[in-house]
Amino acid sequence: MNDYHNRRGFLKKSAITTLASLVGTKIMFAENIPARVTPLPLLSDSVDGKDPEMTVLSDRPMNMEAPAHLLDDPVTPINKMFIRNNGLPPVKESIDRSAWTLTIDGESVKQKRTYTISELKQRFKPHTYQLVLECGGNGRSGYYPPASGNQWSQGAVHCAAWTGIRLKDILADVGLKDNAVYIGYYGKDIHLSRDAKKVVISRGVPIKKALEDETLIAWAVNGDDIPLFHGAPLRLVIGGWPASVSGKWLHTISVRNIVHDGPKMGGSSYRVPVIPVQPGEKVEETEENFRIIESMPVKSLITHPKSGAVLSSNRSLSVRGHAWAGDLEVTEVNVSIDYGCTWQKANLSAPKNRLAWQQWSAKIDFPQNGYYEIWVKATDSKGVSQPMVMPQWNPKGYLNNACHRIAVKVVV
Ligand SMILES: Nc1nc2c(c(=O)[nH]1)N[C@H]1C(S)=C(S)[C@@H](COP(=O)(O)O)O[C@H]1N2
Ligand SMILES: [Mo]
Repeated sequence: MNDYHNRRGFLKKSAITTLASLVGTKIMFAENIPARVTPLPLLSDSVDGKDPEMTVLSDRPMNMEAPAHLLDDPVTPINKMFIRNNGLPPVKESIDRSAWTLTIDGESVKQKRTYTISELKQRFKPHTYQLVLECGGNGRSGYYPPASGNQWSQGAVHCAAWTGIRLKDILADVGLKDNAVYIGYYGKDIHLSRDAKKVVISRGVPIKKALEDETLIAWAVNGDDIPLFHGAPLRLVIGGWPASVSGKWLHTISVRNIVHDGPKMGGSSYRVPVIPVQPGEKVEETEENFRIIESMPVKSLITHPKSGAVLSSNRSLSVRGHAWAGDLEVTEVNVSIDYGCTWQKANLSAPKNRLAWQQWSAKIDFPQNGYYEIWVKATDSKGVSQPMVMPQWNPKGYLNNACHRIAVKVVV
């Protein structure tokens, strides 16, 4: 028995109402439901249209990532975008784009305001930016001892083109008080416990990041309506920071006079120890022991060829991929075929806009037949490069920006 049942084991009226709102329609013959029987979850978690090569880590909540070679496009197509859900998305049929609203509230707004999506579109100028959204736990599977959480390989990252309006334009319309320090988002996803009162995740960023030009309230991705799993119909998108700050199914932004304190802002969630710790060491989850992850570290991917490529006609190979560096730009990318003893500088393009990933390419000549690994390493505008192997271990396994590598066999 759970919260849905009364003492005699029958469904409570309030539970029926809650379940009806979750499935987006009336629960028929609810009065006939036998004791201790809960309606089967009609909370559809199937994802339409994703590339069959995507790797599903879990399906409830849905978490899936792209193998590196699927991420070859400069602008990630929707069917190759990773999905990271902490709860269950709202039921598709319950989402009405024309009735959906965004409320701006909190201690630090002059007056609370609510806008419909069409009001947002009419009142504010739309902008499109390509933004890197990378899960803070991307690369977690590379930590040893293993850190708890989804064992992401390298594919919990995408750089899509998001269209929406600037959060700063809406906040200017609402009016901020001088004491505004942070924003926090609220989305309409459903807690795994199915308790409608529980908030799945509510994170945010300091007001300075919130007011950047590229921080958008978006309704479209790659020119289409945002699909259900990526936050339909409205989503906050903030490039360069852990993607957990980009709230999906967005209905409210609160402007706070304190560091936002929603679920997954404290403890070891999206936070790392302030002082380096031994791999595997327990760290007491106090406020002082951890800091909130902000800009993501410099990183790169080899997206072509696919690992395992065999060269049979000649010993030269064109390789390419992307590099990104949180709030910073990537200034140099290097590749190595000898485990980092020597490096070859790659060609590197400028980002399409701030916070977009950059494309790199290189032509590699192999000295003789054999098995090789190609490693890639990016350097950011502050001169910081990726570590070749595991960076600073942390309890939740965030921020693994170790070099990406692929295998190549030359059999000319
Ligand atoms: N409402 C809501 N927003 C959310 C999440 C969530 O579970 N609920 N997950 C966050 C996390 S941890 C990540 S990494 C990104 C993933 O975005 P994507 O699924 O569109 O790739 O969404 C973020 N926004
Ligand atoms: Mo994430």
